[in-house]
Amino acid sequence: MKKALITGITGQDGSYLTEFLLSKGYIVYGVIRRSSSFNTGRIDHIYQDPHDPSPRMRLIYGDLNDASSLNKIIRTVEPDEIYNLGAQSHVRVSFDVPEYTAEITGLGTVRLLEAIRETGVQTRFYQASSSEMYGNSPSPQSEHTPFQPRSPYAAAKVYAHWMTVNYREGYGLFACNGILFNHESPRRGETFVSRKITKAVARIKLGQQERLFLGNLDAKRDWGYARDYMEAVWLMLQQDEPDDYVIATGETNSVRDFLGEAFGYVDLDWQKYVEIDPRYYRPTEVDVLLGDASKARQKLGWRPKVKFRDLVRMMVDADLQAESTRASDPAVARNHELLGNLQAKSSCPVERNTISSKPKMWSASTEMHSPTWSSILRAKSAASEPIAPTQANFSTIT
Ligand code: NDP
Ligand code: GDR
Repeated sequence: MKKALITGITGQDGSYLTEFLLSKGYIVYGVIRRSSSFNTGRIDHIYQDPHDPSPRMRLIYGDLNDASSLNKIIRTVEPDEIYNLGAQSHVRVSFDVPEYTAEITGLGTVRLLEAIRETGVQTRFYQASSSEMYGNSPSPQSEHTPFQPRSPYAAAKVYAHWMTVNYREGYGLFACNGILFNHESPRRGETFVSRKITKAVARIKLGQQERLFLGNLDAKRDWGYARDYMEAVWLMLQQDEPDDYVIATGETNSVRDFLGEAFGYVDLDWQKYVEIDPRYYRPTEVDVLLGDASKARQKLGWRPKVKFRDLVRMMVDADLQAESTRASDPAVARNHELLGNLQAKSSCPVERNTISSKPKMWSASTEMHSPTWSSILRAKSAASEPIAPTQANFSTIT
């Protein structure tokens, strides 16, 4: 049985990759950070009790900031494959914490590469590179397009990218960079623009939110589906030779297009709800990303299955289902009420998008077999569920 080690297992991509590897028969080891609250919501549905006689998924404490923990993990696990998905992955936040971003997103990769070299463990290494590295290089962007990073995040990713190439060329390590363009899903972090929009659409449709504050609506991104992209990541490590690959859909849309698609899907006009808040602007923006994934198509036989419109709809449906279920939970309704009172008393807005009373369990059914928005709303009104008090003006700083 093959063993895989994943950093960033609690993130969007980590959860899909783990599901995929388990389905292929792997034993999966995930590195998690100690946290004072649960941060395993995306993998709770596949978590296996370590007391089981032979669990196929195991979580180990470690940190990309802590070389000795990485060394120890690699030496004891001896993984056949290592997927480095861990990162401070938010571009806007990287302008606020540039040094930390360099530490985790850049140097974290080098700590892993060094741990592999020092321990001598025979393994294959995947580095999560990013289309952000292209900055404003002309589109379509391919493996031959020069990098022009426009954020501390992108600069850290460029460093990690070249270090991965350097360890491949210098030490013969089987190391690949996947240059992935934006990929989203119902599990996407709630402060990335796609999920911020689909969650707001659901809450507005259900009468729980009145406005949505966003930054630059003109930026264009090549948005694909995270589950599709994790298959490509795995394929890279199954080849005879290590190499770097662009993974993208080949279609680009603006944030404005995303708004039109998401609000339009539930018969709402986005222009009535969206307001611009310059706090969400970035000091330097990446204007247009559009990937050319011909190499992945030819060499890996990979193609994206889910396109933009279906991705947006899938995310809106999942958020509608999640929000309507949450609103019917009396404990959550009570929380909303309390938080509403707090906000009324405080001059400082509570900067959150969500209020949760208990750890969320991921329900795969909301994604794979999700009912459409109209059936969710029909079921909701038939059951006359209580609706949480309206929370106007929830926003996040990112
Ligand atoms: P997420 O932000 O959802 O997940 C990031 C993961 O990294 C989380 O599991 C997080 O743990 C973990 N992490 C953060 N800091 C550390 C640390 N110091 N030590 C160990 N783990 C840490 O990102 P995605 O799943 O969306 O992306 C996965 C990777 O792919 C990232 O490297 C990202 O930069 C890159 N990427 C993503 C793209 C996308 O569109 N999604 C496109 C291109 C590249 P915790 O839960 O504790 O915070
Ligand atoms: P990105 O994703 O920066 O491309 O990085 P994000 O969803 O954060 O932004 C996409 C575009 O939307 C604009 N935007 C806003 N973005 C956020 N987050 N919040 C807003 O309110 C908002 N309003 C407009 C942004 O300016 C930007 O142009 C993601 C991350 O997953 C990275 O880790 C990954 O490497 C890249 O995708 C590829």
